[in-house]
Amino acid sequence: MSNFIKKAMEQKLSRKAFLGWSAALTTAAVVPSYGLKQIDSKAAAEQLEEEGKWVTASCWHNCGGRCLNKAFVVGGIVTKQKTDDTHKDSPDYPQQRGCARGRSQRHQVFGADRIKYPMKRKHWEPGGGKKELRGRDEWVRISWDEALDLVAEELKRVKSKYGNESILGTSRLINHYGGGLVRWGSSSSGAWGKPQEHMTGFFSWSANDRMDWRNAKLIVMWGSNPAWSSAGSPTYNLLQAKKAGAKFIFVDPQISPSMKTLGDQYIPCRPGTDAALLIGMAYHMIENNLQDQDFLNRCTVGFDKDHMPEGADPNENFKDYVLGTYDGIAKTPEWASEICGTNPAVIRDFAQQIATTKPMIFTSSFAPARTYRGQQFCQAFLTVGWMTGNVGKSGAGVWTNNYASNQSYGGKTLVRGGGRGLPPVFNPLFPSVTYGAYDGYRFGKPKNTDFHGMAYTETYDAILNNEYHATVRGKVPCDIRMIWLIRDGSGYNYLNQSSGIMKGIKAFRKVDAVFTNDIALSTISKYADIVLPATTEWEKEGMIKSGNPEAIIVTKKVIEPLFEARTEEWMDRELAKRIGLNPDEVYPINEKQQLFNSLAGAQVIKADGNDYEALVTITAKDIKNWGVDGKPQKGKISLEELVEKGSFQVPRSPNDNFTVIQGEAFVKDPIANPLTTKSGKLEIHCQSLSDDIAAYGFTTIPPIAKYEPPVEGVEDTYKDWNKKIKGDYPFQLYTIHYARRSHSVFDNVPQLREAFPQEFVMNKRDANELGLKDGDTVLIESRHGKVIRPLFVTETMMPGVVTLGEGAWVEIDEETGIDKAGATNTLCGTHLSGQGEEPWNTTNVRVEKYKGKALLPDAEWQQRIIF
Ligand SMILES: Nc1nc2c(c(=O)[nH]1)N[C@H]1C(S)=C(S)[C@@H](COP(=O)(O)OP(=O)(O)OC[C@H]3O[C@@H](n4cnc5c(=O)[nH]c(N)nc54)[C@H](O)[C@@H]3O)O[C@H]1N2
Ligand SMILES: Nc1nc2c(c(=O)[nH]1)N[C@H]1C(S)=C(S)[C@@H](COP(=O)(O)OP(=O)(O)OC[C@H]3O[C@@H](n4cnc5c(=O)[nH]c(N)nc54)[C@H](O)[C@@H]3O)O[C@H]1N2
Ligand SMILES: [Mo]
Repeated sequence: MSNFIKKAMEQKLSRKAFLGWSAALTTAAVVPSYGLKQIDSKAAAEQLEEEGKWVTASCWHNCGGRCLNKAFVVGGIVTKQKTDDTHKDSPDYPQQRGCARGRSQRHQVFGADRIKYPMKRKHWEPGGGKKELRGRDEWVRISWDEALDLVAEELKRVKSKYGNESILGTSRLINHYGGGLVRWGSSSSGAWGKPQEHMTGFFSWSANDRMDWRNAKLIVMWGSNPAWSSAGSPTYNLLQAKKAGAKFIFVDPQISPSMKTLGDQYIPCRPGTDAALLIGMAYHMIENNLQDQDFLNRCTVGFDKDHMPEGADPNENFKDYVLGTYDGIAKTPEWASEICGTNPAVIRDFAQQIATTKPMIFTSSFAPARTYRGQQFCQAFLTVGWMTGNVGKSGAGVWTNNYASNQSYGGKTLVRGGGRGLPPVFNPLFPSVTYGAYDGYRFGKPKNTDFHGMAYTETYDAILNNEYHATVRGKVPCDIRMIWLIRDGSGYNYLNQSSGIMKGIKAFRKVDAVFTNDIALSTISKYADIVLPATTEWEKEGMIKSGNPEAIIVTKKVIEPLFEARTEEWMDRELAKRIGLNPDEVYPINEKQQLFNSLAGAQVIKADGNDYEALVTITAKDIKNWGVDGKPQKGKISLEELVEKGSFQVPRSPNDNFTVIQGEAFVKDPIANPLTTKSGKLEIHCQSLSDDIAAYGFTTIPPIAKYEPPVEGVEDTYKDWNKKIKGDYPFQLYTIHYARRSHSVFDNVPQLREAFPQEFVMNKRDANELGLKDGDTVLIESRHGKVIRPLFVTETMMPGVVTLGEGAWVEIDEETGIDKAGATNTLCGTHLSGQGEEPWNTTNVRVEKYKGKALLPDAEWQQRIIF
C-alpha cells in the first residue's frame, strides 16, 4: 500500500471521503480491493508477479509526449507500471521514457474518484431547473437508459425550439445532427499562428532535426522550459547539444528547472515585455553594425528603407523605428530596460553574443506569445533572429520550437500511423471546417469572414450578453441554450482552462443544459447537469500514439471497462438512435477496424531519407484473426510483433540521411526557392499580417515589430508609470505549464499533488516588503477573481513578477468567492486580443497574507468522490 493511501485511510479525511474510498474498494470486485488486500504479504506479491503480464498502455493526455508506458496487469487491475525497456538507451537512440505523470496513470484509472455511473444533478430538469445550483447541487445516480433518454430529449427540444445555433459544442454526433456553435482562437501557441503564416509562410514552425542541434555554438531558449513542458526526450536531446559544446542562454522571468539543468547564462525579462527587450537588442546591433546585412538584403523585406516590400511606405521600416528616426524615440537598451527590467549592459552583451556567435539557434516556446497582443513578441523575435543571419545553415535557426516543430525534435516525421478511416463530418454551421480535420482552422483559415462562433475568451460574454464578434461581419446575436461536452474523444476542460472562471461559472449557470462525459469530476463536469462515465484509454481498443516523430506507440486494451463506464463511441451511437440518426452512419466502422486501418496505413521512412514505405506486414491470417476488412501487405515488422512490442522507433546515428536543415534551399537561392509569403521572402515588414489581425476586430498591430504596452502588462501594475508609483495590482502574474499535471489532467491524483505542490512563487524581496514568509497562506487577487495558496519564496524569480502553475482544479468557496485550489484562470481575464489568443501571461495581481485559516496541503483534501 502506498504511503499516501495509508495516510489518507488513517486520517479518514471527512466522512464522505472515507465512505467514498470504501465504496470504491468494495463496489466492484475488480477495483483496488485486490491490491490492497494482498500486496502487503510477500508470498502474495510473488504470486501476483507470476500471474501478471506487462501490456503497452496508453498515455493520452495533451502534454505532447507519447512515451512508452507499460502496465502490469493481474486479475483485472494494474499493480505497477514501467516505461521503455525495449532497447538499450543511448543519446542517438534514446528510450521513450515516461514521466511522473504517465507513471501515475494507474492512480487516475483506478482512482477512487473515477466517475462510475451516469449521474444527474438533483435539481436539473429539462429547460434547466434550478440552474444556480450548478456546481453545488447534489448528484443522483441514474441508469444508462434514463441518462441517454434525458440527454436525447433535451437535445431534441433545444434544437427544435432554438435551432442548432443554440448548441455550444461540436462532435461527430452533433455535426450529423445539424452542427453546433464553435469556439475558436489560439490558446496553445498564443499569438504565433498568424506571424508564422504571414511573415514566414509557416517556415519557422519547423526546426532543424535534433541531431543538428549538436552543431550549434550558442542556443538561446526564449521563454522555454522543456524540462517541464516537453515530455519525453527533448531535454535529453538538448543535453547532447550542451555536451557537444553549445552554450545555453535562457530568457525567462524565472530561473526555470531547464535553466538549472542546461543553462550557462540567464537573462531576466518581465512577462509580456519581450518585444521591448528584443528591440533594445536590435538597437545595439544596428548601432554597432552587427546585423548580417547580406542575409537581410537577400532573404528578407522590410528591414531598412531600401528593402521594402512593394507598396509599403519606406518610412515604415524596422531600422528607422529602432533608431527613432521618425518618432524621435531611440529604442536603446536603456529604453528597453525600463520596460523589461533587464540591465542595459546585459542587453548589450546579450545582443553582442547573438550577433557574433555562429552558428546559433534562436528558439522560443509559446509562452511569451500567450500575452495580450502577443503578435508583437513574435514579430520582434523573428526580426531580431533574422538580423543575425542564422537561417538555413547547420547548427543555426530561428523558430518557435518547444511543443511545435515535431514536439521539439525538429526534422522529419520518420514513422507515422495511418488514418483510422472514419470519414470526416462537416459542421453545417461552420462549413469551412471539416470535423476531424482541424488544421486549417487552427491556423486561422478559413478566412475570417467564414468564422462562425466566438473566440475562446468571448464565450462567456456571448452566453451572458447574447452577442459575439463575428470578425469582419461585426457583432451578431446569439442565444446559447446548451453546452454540449459529450465528446467523441478525450475532451477539453475549458471552464477550468480558459480565462475568466468566475464569469464562466455565471455563464454555465445561465444555459438550459450542460452535458458531459468524463473520467473524473473535472471542472466542466462539476458544473454540469448530466455526466456520463467514460472509459479511459486503458479500457478501450488499442491505438497508435505519436508525439516524438521518431517513434510510434501501439497501445493495447489493458482492462475491461470499470463500473458502468462506456466508450464515447458507444454513447454517441446510443444517443444517435434516440435522436433519429442511424448509428452506423455516424460511426461507419468500429474501433477494432479503426485500429487495424491505422496499423495497415502506418509508414516508415526509407533509409534514403526521402520516401516512405509500409511499416507493418499483414497476412491473410492476421486479417481473419482480427475479424476486420483488409488486404495482406509487406512491411518491416509483423503485426503480431509490433502489437506485442508496443512501439516502433527508427534508430538514429549522426550520419544517417534524416537530418534536415530548415530553409537550406531558400537561403541558398531565395529567388529559385521562394517561401509562401506574399513577397516570397521572410517579411520583417508584413502588411498582410497587420491586415489579417485587424480583420478580427479586436486589436491591431503595425506591420513591423514594435512594442506597445499590453493590457495588464507591467505598465498597468503602476498608478503612475512615469513617477513609478505602483497601483492596486502591483504584480505581474504568469501561468506556467506545471510538472504536476497535463493541463488539468492528473490534478486529482493525490500522489502527484504531494510530489508537486501547487505553490505561489514570489521573489524574496517582494515577500519581505509584504511581511510574508515561505509557507504562509496568501490571498492573490486580480481584477477577475481571487485565490489562496501557500507561498514559495525564492531568489530565482524576478522582483515584481509572480507565478502559479496552470491547470489546478478550481475549488470556489461559494461564500467568499475565493478559489482555494489556485486555478490560474480564476485570475486571468477574458480580454479580446489579436487573433483570439488567450493573454494568460499578461495578468496583474495583488498579494497579501490570508487572514482566514491556513490551507491544508491539497494532497490531503477530500477527493471529488460522488458514488
Ligand atoms: N491560465 C492558463 N490557462 C491555460 C494555459 C496557460 O498557459 N495558462 N495553457 C493552455 C493550453 S496551452 C492548452 S493546450 C489548454 C488545454 O486545455 P484543455 O484541453 O481544456 O485541458 P485538459 O485539462 O487537457 O482537458 C481534458 C479534459 O478531458 C477529460 N478527459 C481526460 N481523459 C478523458 C477520456 O479518456 N475520455 C473523456 N471523455 N474525457 C477525458 C479530463 O477530465 C478533462 O476534463 O489549456 C490552456 N489553459
Ligand atoms: N508538464 C506539462 N507539460 C506540458 C503541458 C502541461 O500541461 N504540463 N502542456 C503542453 C502544452 S499543450 C503546451 S502548449 C506546452 C507549453 O509549453 P510552453 O509554451 O513552453 O509554456 P510554459 O511551460 O508555460 O512556459 C515556458 C517558459 O516560459 C516562461 N515564460 C512565461 N511567460 C513568459 C514571458 O512573457 N516571457 C518570457 N520570456 N518567458 C515567459 C516560463 O517561466 C517558462 O519557464 O507544454 C506542453 N507540455
Ligand atoms: Mo497547449
